[in-house]
Formats: sequence, C-alpha cells, structure tokens
Amino acid sequence: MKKIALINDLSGFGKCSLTAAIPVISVMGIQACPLPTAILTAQTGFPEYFCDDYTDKMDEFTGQWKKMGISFDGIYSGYLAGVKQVEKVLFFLEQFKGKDTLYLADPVMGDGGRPYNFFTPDFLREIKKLTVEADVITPNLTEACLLTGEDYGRLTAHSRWEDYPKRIQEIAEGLMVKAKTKQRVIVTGIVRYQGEQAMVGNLAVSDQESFYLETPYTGKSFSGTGDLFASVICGSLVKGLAMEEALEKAVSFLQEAIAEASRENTPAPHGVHFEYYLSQLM
Ligand code: PXL
Repeated sequence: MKKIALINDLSGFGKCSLTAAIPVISVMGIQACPLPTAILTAQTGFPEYFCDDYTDKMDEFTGQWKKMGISFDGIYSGYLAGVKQVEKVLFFLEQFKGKDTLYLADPVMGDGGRPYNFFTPDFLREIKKLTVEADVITPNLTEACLLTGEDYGRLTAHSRWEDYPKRIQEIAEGLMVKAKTKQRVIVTGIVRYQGEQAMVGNLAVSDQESFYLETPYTGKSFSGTGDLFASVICGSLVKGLAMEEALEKAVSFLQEAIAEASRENTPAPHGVHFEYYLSQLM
C-alpha cells in the first residue's frame, strides 16, 4: 500500500490540517502517516485555543520511522507551529525524500489577503526553504503574494480585467522557476467576476501545461478548505493521476462540501461538511 507522511497539526475543531488530510488520504486507498506539528483544542481562527507545540518531538518521529526502515511515496507538509519547525521538516526530507517521493508543500500563512496571526517575516523566509524543495506547492492567492512580494490589494483590484488569470499565471511561473525541482504550482482561491457572477478559481501550472478551473463563488470562505484541497491533490498525484484530473477531483469535492456547509449555515471557523462527499474520492 502507498504511504504519505502528513506533517501537519491536529486541531480538535476547525476541520483542517490532519482531521482533513487523514480521511481524504485514507479514502483514496493510501496509508496516512501523521507527524503532528502541534496539537490544538481548535484551529487558530477561533477566538481562544490551547496549542501544544510539537517542535521538540518532531525529530523523534523522523528518527523512529527511519529506524523502522519505512519509506514514503509522498510527503505533505502543511501548518507549522513556528519558524523552528522548518528545519525539522528539512531534516525529515533529507531522510525520506527519495527520487520517487512526491513532496507537496502547502505554505500555510494566510487567507483573504491577510496573513494568519502567527505569521512573521522570519516565518516567510523559512517557509521559502520548503517551497523551493517541493515537487508541488499549493499556495492560495494570499500566500502566492506573500511568497513573491506581490501586493495582494493591488493585484486583486484588477480582478475584473480580462488578463487577470494571465497575471496570476506569471506569478505562479515566477514561483515555479525558483524551485530546485520541476515544480507544479497550484494557486487556489482566485476570485473574479463574470458579469455580476463571482467565480472562484484554481490555476495549475507546470513547465508543460496550465489549467484554470473555476466555479461560482458563494462569497464565504471556510476553515480547512485549503488543507482538503492539498490533500486531494497529494493523494491523486501519488496515485499517478494527471494534474488536470487531480485538480478536477479536488474542485468538485470541495464545491459539494462548501455548498453543504453553507446550506447548514455553518460558522466559517468550523469548516466544511466534506465527510458526506468522501466517497467521491474512492
Ligand atoms: O487551515 C489552515 C490551518 C491549519 N492549522 C491551524 C490553523 C490554520 C488556519 O488558521 O490555525 C492550526
């Protein structure tokens, strides 16, 4: 059975990170192997939460798993609870990233034009050490701007312009050429208008091809959608699906899960109702 190491936090509420990644990877018929970066009572978008930082325990996982003689088909890193965790992930990659291991780095730093409250310039500098190593990165538009120094406000002010996706493609290509690998870049959460209809799109770019897939935008963004998206992409690519198929799978899964959470008036920090749609990914 294929295996993916999931380097991410475990949050009791917020349906994100490991509580999103484990079910998705499992239902896709791949073993999910969690390496927790932190354990939280709830994700950081809630007004109050307790966080048990796992920085000092991460090397134990790397060392023990190495002793067990394990190898991984994929490595997916997401939320990191602080700057020092980047070196732990780099050490993990040194130990486990073989030539056939797919590494997906999701540079979790912000959303909706705003960095998350744990973000600092040091964090950005460190996270770039991971994105350059990755075979696939899945920044949302906010994170793509942070990674490239683009001004989010200035960029999105042009969202009604016809060449808006092309401008974002240039940003994605700018990221891709900085990587040490033949990297695929998938930028999520690109909102633009077709007449009065708001659409949300995802752009996937490689050195060979690019795809842009958009669906109607409800105007509401929920916790954990980026983590669910990255999980479907990672699982799909590890299973050998093409980038376009992976993108279509992720978008249709999320579209249903978001619609269901909206119908139930779920508060945004609680996340989407993806559980009902896991069978789509089998
Ligand atoms: O979904 C991203 C994410 C993951 N993990 C934690 C978070 C967030 C976003 O806020 O707080 C703990």
